[in-house]
Amino acid sequence: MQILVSGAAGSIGQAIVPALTAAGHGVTGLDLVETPGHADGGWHVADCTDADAVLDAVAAQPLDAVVHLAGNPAEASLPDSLASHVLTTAALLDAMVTHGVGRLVYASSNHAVGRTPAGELVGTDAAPRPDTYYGVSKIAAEALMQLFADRHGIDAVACRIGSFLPEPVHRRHLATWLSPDDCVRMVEAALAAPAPGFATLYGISANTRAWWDLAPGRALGYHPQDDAEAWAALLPQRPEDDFEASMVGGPFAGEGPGARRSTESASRPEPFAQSAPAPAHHRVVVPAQHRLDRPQQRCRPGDPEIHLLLEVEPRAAVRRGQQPAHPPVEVATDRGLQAADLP
Ligand code: 15L
Repeated sequence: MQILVSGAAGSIGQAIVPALTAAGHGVTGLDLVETPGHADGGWHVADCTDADAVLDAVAAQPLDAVVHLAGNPAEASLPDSLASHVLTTAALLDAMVTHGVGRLVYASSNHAVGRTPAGELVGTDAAPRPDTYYGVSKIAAEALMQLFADRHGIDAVACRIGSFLPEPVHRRHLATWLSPDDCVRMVEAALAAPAPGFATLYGISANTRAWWDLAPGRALGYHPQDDAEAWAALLPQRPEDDFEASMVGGPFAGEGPGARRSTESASRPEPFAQSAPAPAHHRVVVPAQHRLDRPQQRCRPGDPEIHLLLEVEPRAAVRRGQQPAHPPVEVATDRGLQAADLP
């Protein structure tokens, strides 16, 4: 397939673009920033809220599908959220109709139903219950996809992504984690599903403690392989864990009646503990997903480089179900760390 990926330079884009390319697809990137060098089919630097620029990008090469990942992954004002998620989706859908592109795969979010109490598995037929303007905008973007499926016959799959991370970091991720490999499986399934019309699926791994029903995704061909449970013994208890487990949107669901803590206090990171490394652990360095100064805001290209240094049990031991000898330790640094920096 020939595929245009918006938000191709973002964290999900950087996982998806090389994988789709390796699978034999022709991939063109579209982002606010220059290519990080993965797309073989070219790259467009454009703002997806600019409908003319999007039209030009879609017109520039033959396409079979668009994977729409672009958008601010954090809460913002309602106008900004609508621009970031609804106007961008509308611009792409309009351009797809104009140029005969038949399929959209969209990075929607669990926050579309974020104020749903955690407990019973949440299905794709659950009523919209957004926890933020971000979630409202995702629901509205999904409604646009339904409209374009009905009005123009576009196949449009909304993937309500949980927490896309290299590894689970907090206890909420035991339910919400989407591993990079499963994310690739999810996008490939959404691209390949025969005539889905408008469809939604939950973009999480095969987590033992999942809050969302994977059956609709499986019906579309999404068969996740990873399970956050392998990290369960490593994840420290934090004061906000109870709140984050009360509604599926976790820290985003933190304001108003029913919320036990404010968004700010629920999402503020705990102070990072410094500790001498335990020899039984190995250390991994992962890019911070959220800015430490503004935890609701996702790191973007160009932000000061901040990495988290995580000490974890050897994965093999964890997978064998052994208890960790020491709790994991997180160290935040204000400079980029490379694996080679580690002792
Ligand atoms: C999302 O939809 C956000 O884009 C991301 O920043 C995380 O907050 C994620 O959900 C989550 O719920 O963990």
